[in-house]
Amino acid sequence: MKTAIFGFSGAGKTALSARLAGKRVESFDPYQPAALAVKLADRRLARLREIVKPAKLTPPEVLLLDFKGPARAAGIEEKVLAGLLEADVIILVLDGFSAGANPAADLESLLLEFVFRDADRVASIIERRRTEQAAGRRRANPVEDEALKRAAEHLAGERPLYRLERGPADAAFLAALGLISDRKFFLLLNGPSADPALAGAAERLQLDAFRLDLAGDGPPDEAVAEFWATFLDRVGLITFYTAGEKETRAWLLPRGATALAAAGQIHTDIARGFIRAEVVNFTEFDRLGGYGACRQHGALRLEGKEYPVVDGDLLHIRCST
Ligand SMILES: Nc1nc2c(ncn2[C@@H]2O[C@H](COP(=O)(O)OP(=O)(O)O)[C@@H](O)[C@H]2O)c(=O)[nH]1
Ligand SMILES: [Mg+2]
Repeated sequence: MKTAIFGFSGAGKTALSARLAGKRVESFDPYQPAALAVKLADRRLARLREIVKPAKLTPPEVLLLDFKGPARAAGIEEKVLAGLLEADVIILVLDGFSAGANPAADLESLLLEFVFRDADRVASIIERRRTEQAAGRRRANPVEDEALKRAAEHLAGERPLYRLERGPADAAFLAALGLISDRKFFLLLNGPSADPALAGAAERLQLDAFRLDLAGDGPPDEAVAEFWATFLDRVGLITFYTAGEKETRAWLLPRGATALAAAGQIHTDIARGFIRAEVVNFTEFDRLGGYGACRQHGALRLEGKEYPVVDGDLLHIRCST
């Protein structure tokens, strides 16, 4: 999963990325974010190591992309926007530590910039489709035309698109347009204390906010672990495991995704040859103490492709390849 770190220059993006990733990576290309592969601490994986004693242990991983941020007076360059659009989630880092910091105002202006960019894009998409339709090169599509009209009106009210309600018919169409204010956002306040104005703005905008303080020795490991746990939860990611003696590994998966999707994460060949998934949840696996005991007690369930994976499931995919 790709997670972008964005915010105004000097908000502490690079400093926070280093703390969240446990290592420092800098990029000197203004358009190329620094990429930090973050190995997340996972207490269930630590326990699986004791039970399974695998040769290799692979923690869940998140890719953090630390972007160069614009100065407050400057706009966001097109190439930076294009890069941001490649991320699944955008963490907006807000300065809450410097003299005169106003994280709520920074949040409003970042989102407004995104809204303006999207309004321009939607207007030009509408215009292009109208021209094509008038010239007989495109047929009218009431669902798409209506979705674009609603998006334009929503943006004109200076509201980010992620708050636009949509039905199943137009959701896929809108998602495919790649609009920046339609992304998933998560707020990260960089500062020593909570900010009531920011809390108010976050609530109004229906965004989750977290705070970390980099002052002194910086946040303790527990605070960083709590950040990641909250982040995964709010972003809608669960963890599943494959527990083998060669390799025991934790994987991230969107909540509600199927066993087939999980198999596809492991390997496309495993998804292609999918027959059944043997499933046991970590709690049960831990209680019984391993696969041998799970078999003896009939604790392994056989599930099909459509099984919705549950947080903490151990999966063993039986496949025909
Ligand atoms: N006192 C203090 N300084 C910070 C904090 N976060 C970042 N800084 C400093 O602010 C400057 C800009 O931070 P940086 O991470 O490079 O910001 P970026 O432009 O958003 O990547 C650096 O000198 C940091 O050491 C903080 O929480 N407290
Ligand atoms: Mg930076």
